[in-house]
Formats: sequence, structure tokens, C-alpha cells
Amino acid sequence: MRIVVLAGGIGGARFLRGLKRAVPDADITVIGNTGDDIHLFGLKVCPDLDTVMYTLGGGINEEQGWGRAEETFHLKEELAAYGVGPEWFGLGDRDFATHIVRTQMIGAGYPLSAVTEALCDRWKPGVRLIPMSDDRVETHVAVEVDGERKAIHFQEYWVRLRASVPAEAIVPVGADQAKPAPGVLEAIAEADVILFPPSNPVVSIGTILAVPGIREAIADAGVPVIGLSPIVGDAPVRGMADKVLAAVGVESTAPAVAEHYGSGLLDGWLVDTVDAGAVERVEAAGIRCRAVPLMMTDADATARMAQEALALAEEVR
Ligand code: GDP
Ligand code: FO1
Ligand code: CA
Repeated sequence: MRIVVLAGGIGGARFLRGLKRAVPDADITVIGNTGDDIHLFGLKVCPDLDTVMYTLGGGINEEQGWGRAEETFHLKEELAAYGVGPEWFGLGDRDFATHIVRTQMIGAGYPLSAVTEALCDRWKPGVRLIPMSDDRVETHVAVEVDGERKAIHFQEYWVRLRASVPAEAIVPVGADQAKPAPGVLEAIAEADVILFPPSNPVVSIGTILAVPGIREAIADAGVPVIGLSPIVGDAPVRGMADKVLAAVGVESTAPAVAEHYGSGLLDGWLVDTVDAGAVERVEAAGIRCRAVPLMMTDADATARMAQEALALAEEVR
């Protein structure tokens, strides 16, 4: 079975771990969000690609959900001693190596997709991980600080400001000019099923869908497209999805996110059992819906979520 998954960071990566457990023999292609990418200290950092790669490759800091296990921060401290920041972004020593290799290869002319493949040669995530695009896309957030409206990088909005100021707009800068990376459209066209894990609908999956051609390819693939809600009991399980959903005029509820994707894209939607009352509303929007446990508390629970998603795919096929 060929499965395509659109993934952000933690939500996507943890779901993928469950999916691999549920269907060990499946051929899984992951289209990763690169809108979170940021250049720091002259290095290109790709948080969501790395979160998927480290999580599936066994190198992730499990408690945190991002960054490397057994990490140290000597390099960051030495840079800070020179007054060189930003101090608000926690880049560790082990993680730095990834960004150095990536930046060196990009400088040598390799596209991000080839660099990601090379990095995965070490981590062996057991999936084919492709960035959504080789072209630079950067998610910016329009905020008002001290009466002044300005656009800041998504990482500054989330990591520095902890989403403490209202987001007025979310702009995937560069997306309109970006092309899908090699292999993205082919994987979608050849998929037996396409899954939207419980990733952020705006700044993870929304950004991937903003690359011209990807949304259209998914809608035209003619195979079941099944999503899992990242909103449980009217709130994100973690992160700032409520803030960025508000910025695009969508309420933070499981059915509203399904309607936001729409029946033109989604065939099936899983909500958590606490949101069972929302099933009818989703089905009224033309999207088949089931309520099942959606908390990724451990590998078995996550594998069951993946099985439910694949079962719903068979129902709508
Ligand atoms: P990020 O890039 O690290 O923010 O990760 P993603 O975009 O892939 O996923 C973020 C989303 O995952 C958030 O909106 C969370 O609500 C959602 N999430 C995290 N853990 C769980 C879980 O156990 N169950 C569900 N349903 N959603 C989760
Ligand atoms: N998230 C944080 O909340 N604080 C950090 O200092 C931080 C550093 C960081 C470094 C490398 C990396 O790959 C990810 C990192 N993240 C950090 C996570 C990441 O930037 C965000 O959680 C997601 O992109 C949110 O969508
Ligand atoms: Ca992210």
C-alpha cells in the first residue's frame, strides 16, 4: 500500500510512528512542511523536517518533541558570550551538526530535497521524506505590537513571543512562486491513500497546500483523503493552532477544521470521542466522520489511530 502523509513537526512525526507500527510493510511518502524554516547563525534550520527525521530515526528528545536527545548547548552559550543571538531559539550542539551539513550541501548546489535524502541516509526514518518544495517559503505572522503592525517570522511569533499577541494574518511568503519538490506530485498521483495527520491545519498542512499544484494534485488523485483532528475538546492538544486558526477566521473545533479543509479535499475525518457530538455536522458538510480516541499517548494508541484512518479510507473508497 502506498500512503502519502502531509506532515508538520510533532503531531505529524508522532502519528507517522504509529502509522509505521500499524502497517509495517506500507510504502510511506511524507511531504514535509518547510514554512517553519529559518536561517540562524548563517545556517538553514528546518524544524519540521528534522522533527520527522529524528522522531522516526530514534534521535528525538521525547519529552520536548523537537531537538535531539541527550543534547548540550555549549555552542549556543559560546555564541551568546560573544553577544551573538538569537538566544530565544534553542539550538543544541548535536542539532547544529545537522544544520551545518545541510547548509554546506545547499551552498554546494544541492536542492533541499537531495540534502534531506542525504540526512535521512544516516537516520533511516523508514519513510521517504520529501520537503514540500526546494524553493524558499517562510511563514510570517502579522501582529500588532505597541500599536504598530508588523510581520514577524513564525518562529519568532511562536518560540520568542509564545503566541502571546494576537495573530492577524498568516502569510506563507514565497509559497505562490514555489514549485513542489521533485517526487511530490508523483507520490500523490501514485498514492492509494492520502492522510492528513493531526498536524497544525494552518502553519503545517495549510502551508504545504499553499504550494501551487499540491492541493490540486490531492483533490484530483481519486483516492481517499483522510484527516485526523488536532483539535480535541475545542482546543489544540498542544501548540498554537487555536491562535493561527483564529487568524484565518476558523473556530478551534474539530468540525470547523474539517469544514476549513472542505469536502473538495477531504473524504473522511476522525474526531476524538469527546467530540462525538460533532460527527453529524462534519457529515452534513459531505465528509464521512467517525469519533475514535485521538490522543497519541503511546505507540499502541497511535497505531490504533492510524488503523482507524485506514479503515475509514476503505469505507469511503
Ligand atoms: P509542530 O510543527 O511541531 O507544531 O507539529 P504539527 O503541526 O505536526 O502538529 C501540531 C498539532 O498536533 C497541534 O495542533 C496539536 O494539537 C496536535 N497534537 C499533538 N499531539 C496530539 C495528540 O496526541 N492528538 C491529537 N489529536 N493531536 C495532537
Ligand atoms: N521550539 C520551542 O518552543 N523552543 C525552541 O527553542 C525550539 C528550538 C528548536 C530548534 C530546532 C528545531 O528543529 C525545533 C525547535 N523548536 C523549538 C520547535 C519548533 O520550532 C516548533 O515547535 C515548531 O516548528 C512549531 O510548529
Ligand atoms: Ca512546525
